[in-house]
Amino acid sequence: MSNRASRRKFLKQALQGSAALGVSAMLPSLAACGTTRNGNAAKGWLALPDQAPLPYAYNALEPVIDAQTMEIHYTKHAAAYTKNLNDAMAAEQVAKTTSMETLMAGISKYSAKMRNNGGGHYNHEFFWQCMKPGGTAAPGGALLTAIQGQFGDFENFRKKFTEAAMTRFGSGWAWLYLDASNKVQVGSTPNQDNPLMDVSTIKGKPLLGLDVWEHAYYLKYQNRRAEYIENWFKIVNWDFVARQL
Ligand code: MN3
Repeated sequence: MSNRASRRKFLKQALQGSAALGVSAMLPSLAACGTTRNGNAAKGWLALPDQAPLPYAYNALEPVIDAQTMEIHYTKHAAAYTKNLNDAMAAEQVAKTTSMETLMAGISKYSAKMRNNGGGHYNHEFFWQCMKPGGTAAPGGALLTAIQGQFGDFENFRKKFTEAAMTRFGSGWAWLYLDASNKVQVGSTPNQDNPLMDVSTIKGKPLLGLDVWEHAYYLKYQNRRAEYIENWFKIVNWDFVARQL
């Protein structure tokens, strides 16, 4: 088969795959954004025990993240973390009203299932908000001041964040977070751990998170994690990041 014919076949299969999923590129409801059932209400984006609607269409982050990756990531991977978290909370008798921050802060008391899926739920809900179609202008105000104070300038922060994301071996997350002394820091966590967890080697309040699991980028970037990270900076929602500070 020629390259062109094989590409046509691939595209056809991809389109059929999307059609089979039925909801490709449909805009999820925006109406439910900001509704929460518990102490996370102040955040306006965390809707434990359910996934909040994605705040944009599956194809809205193209060409940086393709629609198929977004759809599978949100409806399969992230949905499974949420479901399994709910199962673990029921099995280990954690009240549905428990805030994610409280759960994460005491995660060492629970099972590996709770840790993996609690982190998975929180991290993905956070990650969707960290992105916006077209991105927003580079940070300004207090966030920029904090970044400059710690890293010298934005470009150096970006370099450090990229290093953290690149050197995380296997699956995990890169973070910009606020440490206990109110300084912004860059680091990474393995698997679905995050800086809110009492078991984490980096601790603090997440400001920006990047999923570097292969499921987040493999369809478009294959093994090219560096290219994924570089492009991802084009869609960061710095307004959201600034609001976490
Ligand atoms: Mn993921």
